[in-house]
Amino acid sequence: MHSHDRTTYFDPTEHPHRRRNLLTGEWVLVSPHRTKRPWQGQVEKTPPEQRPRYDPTCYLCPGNERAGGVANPRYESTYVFTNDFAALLPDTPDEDVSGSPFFQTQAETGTCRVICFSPRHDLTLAEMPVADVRTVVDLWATQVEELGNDPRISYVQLFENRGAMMGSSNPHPHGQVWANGRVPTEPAKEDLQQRAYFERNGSPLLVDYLAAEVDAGDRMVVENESWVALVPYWAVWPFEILLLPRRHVRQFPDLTDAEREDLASILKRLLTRYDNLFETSFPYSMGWHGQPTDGGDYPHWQLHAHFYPPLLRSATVKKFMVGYELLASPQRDITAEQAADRLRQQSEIHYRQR
Ligand code: H2U
Ligand code: ZN
Repeated sequence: MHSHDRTTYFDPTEHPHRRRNLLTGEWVLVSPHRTKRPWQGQVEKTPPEQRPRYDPTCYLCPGNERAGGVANPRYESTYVFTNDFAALLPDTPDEDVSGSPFFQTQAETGTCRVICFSPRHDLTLAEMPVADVRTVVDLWATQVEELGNDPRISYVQLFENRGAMMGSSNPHPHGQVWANGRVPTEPAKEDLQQRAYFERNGSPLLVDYLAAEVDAGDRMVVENESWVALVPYWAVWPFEILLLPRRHVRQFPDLTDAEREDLASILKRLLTRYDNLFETSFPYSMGWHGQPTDGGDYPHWQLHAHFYPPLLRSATVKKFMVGYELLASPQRDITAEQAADRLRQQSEIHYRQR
C-alpha cells in the first residue's frame, strides 16, 4: 500500500484486511466496507416443513428396510450401523503402493458408520429434548473410544451434514463417523499448527485462544460452565462457529459427565439460535476434531467442533465459495463480529415452538 493512498488510519471494521486462521495457517480476506450499507432485515421464509414422526419410505426410520436390503431394528433411542456404501473398507491390503513420484498412491483402510440421532423422523438436534441430545453426546464418545482403540485406526471423524443444501441425503436426524488409518488433511493441518504453538509457548493454542476471545468478548455467541461457542476471528463461512470446552480436553471420550451434560445443553441453545436466524432449519456441516488415535502423545491438542453453515442472507440465499475463493483465498463481507452479534440477538426458544 502506498502511503499517499491513505486517507484514514486502518480500521478493521471498515477497511479490507486479511485474518489468519491459527488452526490451519491459512488466511481469509475480509471486506467489511461491502456491508456498510445497512442491513435490509428481510428474512425470506420458506414454508414450514412438516414431517411425519415416522416416514414409511425413510431408510433411517425404525423398522424400515435400507438400500442394501437390511432392515433397521425398531430402535427407541439412537442407532448406529455400518454405511451400506462405505467410502472406507476394513480389509484394504495395507501396502505402500506408490511407485512413481507423479502418481502417488497410499492404500487407505477404515470404516464408515451412520448414526441415527433419534427414532423420530420429524426432529433435529435443535428440537430434540436435551436428555436425548445427551444420549447422542455419549454415543459420539463411545464411537471415538471404540474405533480409536483399533490399532489400525489413526483418526476418528465425527460429523453431521444437515439439510439438502449441504448434501444431506435424508432429513431424518443423523450423522456419520468415518475412521481410518491415516490422519486426514484438516486435522493434520491443525495438528501441525497446535504442535508448533505448544512447542513455542508451552500451552495449548486453543486454550490460550479461548482466553483471548473471552477477554475480547465481541465474537462470543453462547456459553455455559463448560463450553463456549464463538464465531472464530478467522471465520470463512458467514455464521461459522467454533465450539470449545473451557477445560483442556484432548479428545471426546475424556469429557466428564458434567461437560457432556453442558454440551447437550449448549448444542441445543446454539442450534436453536441458528434455526431462528432465518426461521428455517439451518443447514450446516458440523464435526468434531480431537487428537489422533494412533497412540502418539498429543499434549498440544484441544478438542473442538466446527460448524460450517452456508446461508448468508436468508433461508434461500447462500454464500458461494467460487471464483476468488477457489482460486485465490476465501473471502467474506460480513465480519465475524457482526455475525456473532446477529446470533447473540436470537432467541433460545425455537421458532416452531413459539
Ligand atoms: P448424509 O449424512 O450425507 O445424509 O449421508 C447418509 C449416509 O447414509 C450416506 O453416506 C448412507 C449413505 O451412503 N446410506 C446407507 O448406508 N444405507 C442406506 O440405505 C441409504 C444411505
Ligand atoms: Zn478443527
